[in-house]
Amino acid sequence: MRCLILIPTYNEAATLAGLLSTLSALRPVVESSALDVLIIDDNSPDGTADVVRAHEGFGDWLSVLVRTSKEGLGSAYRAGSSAALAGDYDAVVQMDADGSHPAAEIPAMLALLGTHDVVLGSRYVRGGATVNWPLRRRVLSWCANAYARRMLGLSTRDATAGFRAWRTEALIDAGVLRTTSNGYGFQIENTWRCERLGLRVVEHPITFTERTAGVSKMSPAVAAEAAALVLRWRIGERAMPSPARSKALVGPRG
Ligand SMILES: Nc1nc2c(ncn2[C@@H]2O[C@H](COP(=O)(O)OP(=O)(O)O)[C@@H](O)[C@H]2O)c(=O)[nH]1
Ligand SMILES: [Mg+2]
Repeated sequence: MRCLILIPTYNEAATLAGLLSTLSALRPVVESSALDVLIIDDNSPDGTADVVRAHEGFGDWLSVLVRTSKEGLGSAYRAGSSAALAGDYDAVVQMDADGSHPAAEIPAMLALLGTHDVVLGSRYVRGGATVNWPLRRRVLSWCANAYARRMLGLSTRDATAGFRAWRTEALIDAGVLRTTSNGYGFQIENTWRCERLGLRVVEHPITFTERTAGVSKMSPAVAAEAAALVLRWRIGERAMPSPARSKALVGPRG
């Protein structure tokens, strides 16, 4: 299996080198014919892209796609997903750059792709946890999950999970390149699409550890975008008879 790890970055120079070392050490132990890493950087003023270019893996298993300006997490993942499709990878992993997502779980998540289309690194199933997350972030996450699950009738416990492994065909089937969220609503949008389209989704427990360097890009504007989109998707679904819903999500093929 050829796997590409997609990591969106904006001002992550303080955290990225540590994650790249961890991934470099993981590569030989993963049963995969390729475990490559693509950083999608939005022209970070702190020189994040230079950290990538200075890494010994650069030009081999590590590459960087530098965009002209900050366009959001969802937009970065769409660009990375296009690169994965063009590069003929069998699987894609999505993860944050700040060390919050335990890279050590990647082999187990890739193994689960043998029987599933999408594996969510989940904080909210038995065995999952969050560490050092401030109360306000725990409350925000709890509210975002409760709201998305209720509004869209989702059964996924961690609908906003940012650590995911996908079979590449599932990225196409779920219409990830057709998603419209630019910010963190991207994760909810994909959970919703996967459930509606009947993809085989499994939640794998992970421990999410709050970053120890750099700053979060979560903002009230990002949260508001996600909340408004969830409302729009719900209204759109209510206006549509259920057989038409999945067709509308996927759109015309090719
Ligand atoms: N390319 C890109 N990456 C982003 C953008 N916003 C956030 N990220 C990255 O998305 C990941 C998650 O962001 P983070 O600030 O850690 O969010 P939090 O974990 O919810 O506090 C990190 O790797 C960020 O650098 C963006 O606009 N563009
Ligand atoms: Mg983070």
